[in-house]
Amino acid sequence: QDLIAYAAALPKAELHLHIEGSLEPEMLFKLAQRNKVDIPFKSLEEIRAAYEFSNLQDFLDIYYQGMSVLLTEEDFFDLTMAYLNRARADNVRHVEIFFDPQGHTERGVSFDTAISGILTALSMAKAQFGMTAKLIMCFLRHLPEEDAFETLKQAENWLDRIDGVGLDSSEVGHPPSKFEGVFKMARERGLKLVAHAGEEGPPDYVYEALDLLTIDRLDHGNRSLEDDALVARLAKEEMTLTVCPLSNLKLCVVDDMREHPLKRMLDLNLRATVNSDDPSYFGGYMNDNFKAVIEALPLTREDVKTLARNSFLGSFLSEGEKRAQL
Ligand code: ES4
Ligand code: ZN
Repeated sequence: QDLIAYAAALPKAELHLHIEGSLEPEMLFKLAQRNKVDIPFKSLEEIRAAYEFSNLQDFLDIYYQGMSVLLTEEDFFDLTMAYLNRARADNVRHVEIFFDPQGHTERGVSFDTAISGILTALSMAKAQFGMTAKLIMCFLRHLPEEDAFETLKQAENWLDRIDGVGLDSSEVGHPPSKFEGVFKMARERGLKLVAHAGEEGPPDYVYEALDLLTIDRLDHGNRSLEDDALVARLAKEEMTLTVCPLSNLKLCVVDDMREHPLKRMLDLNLRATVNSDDPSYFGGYMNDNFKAVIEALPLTREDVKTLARNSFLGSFLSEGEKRAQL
């Protein structure tokens, strides 16, 4: 109880957050009405009932459907502002936000519309409450690499306001190797590189993300623990893992929170962090994720402190900015 309050009060950074996954049912309804978009739900209860998933793909189907209400720059602004205010309430001081441009361009919503709304909210949060932010655009791995190249091209005019690229969506069958070329181009543009790997996919996918994509940070990484040599390497390279406990439970990556690998990761000296992934769909924001792992795992006060500290160490803030936060 005491430890939960301690975790809640600590300053933290969020490093794994899909902004489209912060679309709360209330906002979904509001935007559906505002934009006159038909959604297959009549009530908040019906929406919540649909949020039962047995794997990643189950979730992704609902997640892409939810996005259909995001049409205008104002929609992306409202969505992002709501998340930033909510994160602030959990003492999140710095955020590194993912967005999925292809989830919008494939519906006829332009790259510029989406990113403009998001960036306006990020500037406003900086001005209003001093929250700092980085923006990471993700490539949808179930689509061809050619489409990712096209997305990078659409980002060309915005590269001074985009900090990195990531890789998300359906993992199994879409290994990191499929995106080696576009990650190389992103690296040449000076962008940071991250990728989802080892969420549902095997340790081999984590090796590919390290060796072929040359990632700066690993999203999820849970299944790395199946390979001792990989664990040793991740520890030695001080690779940050953006772990998402409630997401892992909701998507059945773990059957029970008491079996969550977070404590083992820390004991193996991995630089693990706690994040909310898609908070509207998975049942909670930053502090809800801390509460869930503190209740289920034998985490110590030192562990909790390490997790918060890791969130800044693993961020893409400058060394000076990190020092100011630690
Ligand atoms: C995602 Cl949890 C997760 N995994 C892969 N892709 C995603 N997109 C949004 N959330
Ligand atoms: Zn994710």
